[in-house]
Amino acid sequence: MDINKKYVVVGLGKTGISCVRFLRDQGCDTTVVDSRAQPPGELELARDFPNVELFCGKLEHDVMQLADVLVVSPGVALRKPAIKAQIARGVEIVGDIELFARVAEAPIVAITGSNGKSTVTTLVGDMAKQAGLQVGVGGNLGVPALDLLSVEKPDLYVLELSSFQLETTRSLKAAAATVLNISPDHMDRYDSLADYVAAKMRIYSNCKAAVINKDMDPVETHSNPSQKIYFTLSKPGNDEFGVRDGYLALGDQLLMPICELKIKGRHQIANALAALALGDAIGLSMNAMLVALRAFSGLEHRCQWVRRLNGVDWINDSKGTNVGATQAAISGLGESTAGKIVLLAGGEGKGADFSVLLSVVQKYVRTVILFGHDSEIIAAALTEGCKIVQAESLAQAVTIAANEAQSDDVVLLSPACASFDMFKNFEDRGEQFMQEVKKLK
Ligand code: UMA
Ligand code: ADP
Repeated sequence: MDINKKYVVVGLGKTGISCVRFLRDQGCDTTVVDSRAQPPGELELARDFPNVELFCGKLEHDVMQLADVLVVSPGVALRKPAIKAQIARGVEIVGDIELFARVAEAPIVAITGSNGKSTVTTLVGDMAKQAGLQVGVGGNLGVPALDLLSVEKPDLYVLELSSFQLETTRSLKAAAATVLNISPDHMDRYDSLADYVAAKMRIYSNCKAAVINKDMDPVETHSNPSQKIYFTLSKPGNDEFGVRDGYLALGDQLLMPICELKIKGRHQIANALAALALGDAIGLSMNAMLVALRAFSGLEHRCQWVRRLNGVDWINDSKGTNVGATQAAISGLGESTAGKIVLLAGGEGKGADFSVLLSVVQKYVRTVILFGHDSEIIAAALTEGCKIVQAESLAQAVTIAANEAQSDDVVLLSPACASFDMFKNFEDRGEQFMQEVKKLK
């Protein structure tokens, strides 16, 4: 870190606060700007860093002109005019992961993809702990990366990285890296799917082992890793992870029966295989990895079972925030359900094309109940799929669902949208859903 430079942190959310903490620890001249009138980290900044100046209400502040380095939060698009103007004058742009990569002293496992990131990150973290390693787990999930630097004598970091974080990262040299899968997301932030994919692919730059989804359309990784490890839901080739005779397998070797996994659905099998491939790449013992995998029962708000009432199962998949995730949830549950699915969806659609859901909706869904900002857009895309009902609120959607569902059906909240039009975040949306479901008699 060059402590003679002036740093301006852009955005005072979880990332911004972690960047200020890091930069001040290093003794760097640090200022913060945020376009919000009252950014979420305001009180924490005043309490812990009373000498760090904060400029709010817009991004265009004179202090930006004085910066040598802009530390841009993932929620701030680089194409915002205020940032573009600084790029044009030659300021250096970094993000929290770039800062982290410059100083981290333990190997890094880096995980991105449109869906499954949090699940795989948690799994690899569990596997490493089971193998006896001192490990820091975080990034886009949970603890911001720079806050993981406080882990004492780490053997390993496991990081979930978003496309936004990867856009501002150049120095990452992951010991193992993966792009789990690609389906359209954040189309309000990118000009094209190709731009979104290119941001994700940056994770492979200078990595040692690239873990690659063999079932995904091939994409140019623009990197030359010393090792490539493939995973697939089909029969694996030599040294590949895949599925053989109902088992998770490595080449010819059967590792464990799939029915012993607590996490269910084809997408979760893919996640398990990706985690094994990443762990294998960094030399974790297979035994420890399989113990962790058997014990893992999945994360909250990801196809989480809530209750069974009158023969109907209620499932909370509030983390289904894009069409790819909702598609996986519908087909995963649809295949294993005797009845049909009543789907609750809607929210902030991020410019997605919801017609991708039409085929699974036609196949598995009885009724779609829509709520939130983009409910009309979703309705227009799915009119030919099944019965559609509009709800004023999530609570009303739950009541309607209770009337629509028949015995052996599943009611699934998998919104395919971001939550911020009506809720604090996806956790809040999931909690409110579960509260409403628990009230049903
Ligand atoms: N914002 C402003 N003005 C600003 C800065 C931000 O209006 O000056 C808005 C942004 O448009 C955004 C929101 O504030 O909608 C939050 O942005 P932020 O960068 O301040 O967010 P943080 O609190 O720092 O949280 C970020 C990640 N958020 C985003 O990428 C939007 C968190 O991922 C992540 O957990 C955290 O850093 C720690 O690494 C959340 C997320 O939704 C869960 N990620 C997206 C996803 O998973 O799909 C990428
Ligand atoms: P992310 O961190 O990428 O959002 P999560 O592990 O939190 O991923 O899962 C989010 C949602 O995405 C889940 O609720 C599930 O419906 C879906 N999902 C999880 N893994 C996959 C996968 N491998 N492929 C497609 N969808 C998935």
